[in-house]
Amino acid sequence: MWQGASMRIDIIGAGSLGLLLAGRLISAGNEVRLWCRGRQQVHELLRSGINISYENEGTPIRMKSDLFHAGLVTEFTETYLREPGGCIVITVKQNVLHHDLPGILQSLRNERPSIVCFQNGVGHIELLQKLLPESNIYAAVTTEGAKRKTLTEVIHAGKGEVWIGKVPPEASPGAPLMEPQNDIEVIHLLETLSVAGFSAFLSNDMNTMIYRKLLINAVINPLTALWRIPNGELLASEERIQVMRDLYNEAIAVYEACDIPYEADSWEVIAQVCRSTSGNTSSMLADVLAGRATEIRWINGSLVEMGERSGLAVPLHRIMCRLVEGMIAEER
Ligand code: KPL
Repeated sequence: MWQGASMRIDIIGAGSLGLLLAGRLISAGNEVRLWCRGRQQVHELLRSGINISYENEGTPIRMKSDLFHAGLVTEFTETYLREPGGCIVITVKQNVLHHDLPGILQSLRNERPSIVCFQNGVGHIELLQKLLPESNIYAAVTTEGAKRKTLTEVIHAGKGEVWIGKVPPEASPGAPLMEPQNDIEVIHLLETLSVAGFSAFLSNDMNTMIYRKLLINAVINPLTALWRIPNGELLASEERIQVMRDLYNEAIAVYEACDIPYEADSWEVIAQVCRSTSGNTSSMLADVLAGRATEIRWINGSLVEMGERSGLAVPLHRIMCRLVEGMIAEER
């Protein structure tokens, strides 16, 4: 019934995923307000619009810049989101969400918007559930491949899926499945994403998706960041594969200690992600190369915390955190 109906959406974060979502949603006729972290990006977007190109095929899409209004996030010249759209989609990294957004989001307390969060790792949903207990908070997991080339250009590097659904309050790994939701805004968002060309689905078991992705990110991201290699090169030598295996085995021990379900072929899935995203710069490597803080605390750090809460030492993931954080600190 929503087919073709346009929607007002706020997207907070204009990194690779934010630009891809905004660009496609705008070209499908939706009203998108894109919140950027810096003034320079706002200026450039207003001047040249969003440019999406495809790694293997197709003509680049160029959005007309007057189709969207850009706001600022980290410069805080606007400290609140006025008249939020039907859905607020948050695509910033965990560190920005935890450090820069709480004030802005708290100003939404009375608006009770539906919020959809696309972060890697864990910890973001709990934060939002605390900040906005009356709002509908949704987790989203995507396997879309997107690489930002410049402040306004993004390369769609591989078609994937988008899964959106509720996570039980105070999400704990073994928590029960959520009943199918009837939040009209999020159903509308899923329809709108489909019309814009995404394969988007509702899930009643987001915890499984979140922890499946956590396992992939906890093995691939820190190693690509430390060795500064694209995902596919992780499989280039036996030595590298062995280090991945060691990280994987330690993560699985944490999952078992915490009763987090995982699939028997999880190792194969990780190797397959390396192959299918072989040319990709992982999001953590991209952060390191740009001198930005990474999400390691919410990926490998969360495994360390979960393990230690269950009385398990998690030394390899702890070392990953120290090395990646140390590398960023040294380069600053
Ligand atoms: O999610 C990713 C990331 O880079 O954060 C993977 C799946 C590793 C793809 O690069």
